[in-house]
Amino acid sequence: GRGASDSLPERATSCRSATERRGRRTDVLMMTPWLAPIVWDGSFNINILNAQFHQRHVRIGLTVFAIKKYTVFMKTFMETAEKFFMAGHKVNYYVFTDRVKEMPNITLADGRQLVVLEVPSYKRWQDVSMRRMEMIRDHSSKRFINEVDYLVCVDVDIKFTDEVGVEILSDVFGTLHPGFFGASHVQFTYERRKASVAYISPDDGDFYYAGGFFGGTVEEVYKLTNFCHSEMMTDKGNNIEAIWHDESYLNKYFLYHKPTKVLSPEYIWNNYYGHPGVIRKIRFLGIPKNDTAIRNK
Ligand code: 2GW
Ligand code: MN
Repeated sequence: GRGASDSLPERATSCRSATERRGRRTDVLMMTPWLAPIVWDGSFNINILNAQFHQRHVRIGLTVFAIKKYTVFMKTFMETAEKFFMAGHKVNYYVFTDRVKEMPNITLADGRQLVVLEVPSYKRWQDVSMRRMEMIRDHSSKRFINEVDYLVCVDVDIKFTDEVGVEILSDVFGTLHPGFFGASHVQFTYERRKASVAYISPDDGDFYYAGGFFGGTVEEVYKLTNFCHSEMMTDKGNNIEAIWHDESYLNKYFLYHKPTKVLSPEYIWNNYYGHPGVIRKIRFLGIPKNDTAIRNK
């Protein structure tokens, strides 16, 4: 008869992809308790995903803020993004800045464009960081909704060091903070003062998400940024500001609106945390800051 045992094992072996041959990930959590994928190197086949997203003619917006002296990060940011961010797809860079003249002049690949959005700066650095939510929200409904399908919202003090592609895209996604992916929820640096609306009880919380890398469809990013900005305004009215600023409100949002995909800390690494074995690829790396020269605290 048809001895399945004769043919199947061999066939199964020969069909394995290169990533699978390197070994399935058994060393890391690959799925959240609400069944959202956690994206680690080796968990996806980029060729299949690229074909799917090309079929949909997907357009991606990358938002970044370069206010005051942080314009110094733009050249490296753009140059490394041209090399590693969504290569082969349609990309709009949305750069929010108060110093339009300091934007680098970089030749972009086909299908990619730079949109410089002039915005006011804020005196306090905490406000510079937090007001990003309001500005992303306002531009989402005014402009982004007509121009792109997904938004990826990131810090500027980083460089791309490896591929960041369509594997990250989903309705709404967050990224595991590199300092806490092995930690228990009681150790997470959520806002712990009940007076703040960003408060999270020590009994709650799934992951600690990084403030510097989130995204989703324009509609979902609108909802996320609208929530975070409104909650910040509530706290401001009560004279309180969450411990980690926008990051605290983002973590509160994700507690009640679970991300549909979670990115591993490969997507927002910092050498401050060394290079543990589970991090096979560092894709997006924080640049060490000279706090006196660049930061105006
Ligand atoms: C920020 C802090 C101190 C002095 C200046 C600034 C600053 C920030 C600035 O002068 N100009 C500026 O454009 N920014 C923007 O805010 C820039 O896009 C930057 O990447 C972002 C966040 O500030 P950053 O990168 O200095 O803060 P980190 O790396 O400590 O960020 C984490 O924590 C923040 C909240 O405290 C945010 O949640 C951020 O997303 C996290 O990565
Ligand atoms: Mn940063």
